[in-house]
Amino acid sequence: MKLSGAEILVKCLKEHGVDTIFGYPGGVVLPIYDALYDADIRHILTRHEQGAVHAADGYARATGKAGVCLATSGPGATNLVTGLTNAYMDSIPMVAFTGQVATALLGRDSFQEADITGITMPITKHNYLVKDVSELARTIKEAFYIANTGRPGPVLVDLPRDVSAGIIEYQAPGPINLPGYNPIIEPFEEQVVLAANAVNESVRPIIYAGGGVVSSGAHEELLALAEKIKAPVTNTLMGLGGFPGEHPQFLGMLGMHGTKAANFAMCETDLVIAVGARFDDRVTGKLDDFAKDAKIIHIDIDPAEIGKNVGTHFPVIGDVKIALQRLLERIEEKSLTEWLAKCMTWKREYPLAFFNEGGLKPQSIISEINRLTLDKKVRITTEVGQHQMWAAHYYNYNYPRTFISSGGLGTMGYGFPAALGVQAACPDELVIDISGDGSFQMNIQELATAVNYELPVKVAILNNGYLGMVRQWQELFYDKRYSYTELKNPDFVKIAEAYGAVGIRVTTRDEVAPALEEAFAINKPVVLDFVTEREENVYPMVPPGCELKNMLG
Ligand SMILES: Cc1ncc(C[n+]2csc(CCOP(=O)(O)OP(=O)(O)O)c2C)c(N)n1
Repeated sequence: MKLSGAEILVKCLKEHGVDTIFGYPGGVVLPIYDALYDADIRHILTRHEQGAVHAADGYARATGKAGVCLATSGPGATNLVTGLTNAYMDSIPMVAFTGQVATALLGRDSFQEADITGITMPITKHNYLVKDVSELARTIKEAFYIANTGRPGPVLVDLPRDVSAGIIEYQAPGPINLPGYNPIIEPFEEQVVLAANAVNESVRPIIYAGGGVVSSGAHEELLALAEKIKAPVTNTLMGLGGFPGEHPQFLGMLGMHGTKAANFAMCETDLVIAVGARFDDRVTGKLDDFAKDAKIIHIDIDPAEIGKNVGTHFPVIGDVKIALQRLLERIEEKSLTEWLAKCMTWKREYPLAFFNEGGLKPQSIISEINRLTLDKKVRITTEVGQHQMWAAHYYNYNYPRTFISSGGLGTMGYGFPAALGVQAACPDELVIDISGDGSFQMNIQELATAVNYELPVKVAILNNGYLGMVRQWQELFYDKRYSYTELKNPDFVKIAEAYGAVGIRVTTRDEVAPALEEAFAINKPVVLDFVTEREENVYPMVPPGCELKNMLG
């Protein structure tokens, strides 16, 4: 069977179960777009390549399947850079295809040539420049394999125009053979034994769970572990939903904007059981003081994570789900401990709280969203800033893959296009992007995509007229010198309407619930402009570089 490179690409995508791709065309990808014209794959045309890559990322986080995006050469490809870095930092499986100038023009500063494999080397798990159409099918097979296995991540495949236009006699690729790429899935028994002994001996254990729990589907094993040893559990931002938010043993998120209970517990524990988490500096605070008196078990699929930020006493390398299963077989059940009781007392004494007086409080809006969606299938995405932290604090994530947010890179402009990817993947669910007024304007053009493809996402803008999180730092550490953080915003309701979406403005407390109910009932994209108190702060807060127990608020 004779096929063009572009036809091979479409065939391979279908064979990998890809039903949706997000992209933006250009000259060198015209052969691919031509092949997509009659293909049985949904292509969503975003309004910016950054929108496409974040949408693919959202799709991946919601489904666990690799997200796929496509961009043209040069500026199209470089517009993917933020989204690829974002996916790389959060270990999200993705395959990004970029067009490239024809092989004969490579290296000549040709029109719209950018060395995207060079540019993305440090921000992809792996990347390829395909120089011959005969290598295409094998390359695509490898790309999906690498993106999905081991520690997941983004893989980029750069396709010169003559490769996608070239025609060959198609041959199905053989089995994958990648010497040097051997992710460890099954942990070594000796490591499990040592870790299990440490658990059995500990009297004040704490489970610190990250995004690896979500990506490996280990939430049931995590719950079983916590209940068997009666340990308190704290999550990273990426781990939210990996443990039920309403569980009595849950202490909430830890770190810079963690709860007092979680941070105090981390300071007094004798054993940190880190599960699929990477000891990010937003979590550890001052490294020298992090869990000073504790031994550390670190369960992770990526050996490079062991000892990267903190010394590990008991590494367990392998798939988190399998590692927890092995650990569960070897640990002894603990009865209710004084330690857990102490953690529960902290949780009761220092709940997340805010004064619900005066103007519209952002925290109360998230609490209201929580209350009104208890009985619904909901996915929350966020942008980056104060609203992201409030979304983490005041909504209870009881299921994995329901909280979708940019963790490692902290990318403003992520949440809205990600929400489009989530909605494309989950058409029957309620998808809400909790946004700031600054962040929403970073990819506001994707309102056109939402309307065009009838993706009925809801955007809840917590509009404080500031780049709020930066303003908070200026207030606390720069003597309230608000240097370039005030925003003069457009009328978000009119903007929504101009794009063909629905806009609702909310200025008083009484309007919050009815506005949310109205928005949830409309089967169209809705922008809710919540005009909030301008100078509300996110607390608790560990000032940068401080020990976790030194919290403001
Ligand atoms: C692309 C990008 N640029 C800059 C920043 C730095 N930054 C972090 S939070 C923030 C303010 C966010 O403001 P807004 O979206 O209005 O949310 P708020 O904090 O007010 O809730 C900024 C500028 C970032 N995280 N991402």
